Amino acid sequence: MTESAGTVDRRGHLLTLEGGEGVGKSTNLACIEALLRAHGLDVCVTREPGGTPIGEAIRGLLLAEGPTAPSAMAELLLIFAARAQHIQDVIEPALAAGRWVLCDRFTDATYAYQGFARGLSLDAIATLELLVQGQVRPSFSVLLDLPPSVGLERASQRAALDRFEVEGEQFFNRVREGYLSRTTLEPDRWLVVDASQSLKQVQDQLIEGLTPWMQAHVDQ
Ligand code: Z5A
Repeated sequence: MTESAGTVDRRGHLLTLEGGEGVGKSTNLACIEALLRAHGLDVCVTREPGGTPIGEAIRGLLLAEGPTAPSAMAELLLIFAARAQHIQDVIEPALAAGRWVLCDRFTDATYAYQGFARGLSLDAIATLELLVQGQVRPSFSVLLDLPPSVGLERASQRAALDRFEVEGEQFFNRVREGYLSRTTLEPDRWLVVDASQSLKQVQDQLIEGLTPWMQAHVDQ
């Protein structure tokens, strides 16, 4: 990659990690980050909702249980408000500098949670996606797929549940359906991993699935 006057001639890539409740995103994010770094990539790890001071404040509003809970539409708009700030302050500068961005959830989560699970219009989400993101889209996405009954059992071990985690199995069945439908729309973008396997099996599949894609894109 050549560099001149603070700019690079090659943009980085946006990779996203997705999945429903209790699939092991946090556990596996570190594995993916280590894989990217082992290939010499300059990685920016971030998350949604969040990633900026404004985004983290919005995350607090979204996850808090209680009387201040937003309506479904307010939730959608808050998520895209956080995303707008995140793209401007973190994602776009990193991509423009040739860095690879590894983001814990992105817009596929909005289609799955606000679209499929909350029942908001997928067309409205697509309109906001274009307005807020312009051309910014993930180059590659990993879906950790797990039956919600298993994921909810894993998540129940947590000390306190947030406003999404208290939703029932039907909600997370719709989330899963939403994610799987996203993978069929753009199969080449997705690596789907069966997250009901042992952690070692999951991570072996992550490495096996990501490595060829990564190697093919390091110099592109
Ligand atoms: N949200 C939204 O609605 N719309 C949007 O557009 C966006 C987000 C971007 C917060 O996100 C909420 O935001 C999210 C949707 C909404 N709510 N939900 N659900 P988050 O990313 O913070 O959500 P999270 O699901 O809580 O993520 P997490 O902290 O990464 O949890 P996790 O996937 O369950 O991961 P974990 O903590 O690594 O694993 C859970 C447990 O399972 C843990 O004890 C592990 O040790 C265990 N584990 C992990 N893998 C295995 C295997 N293979 N076997 C056995 N046990 C395992």
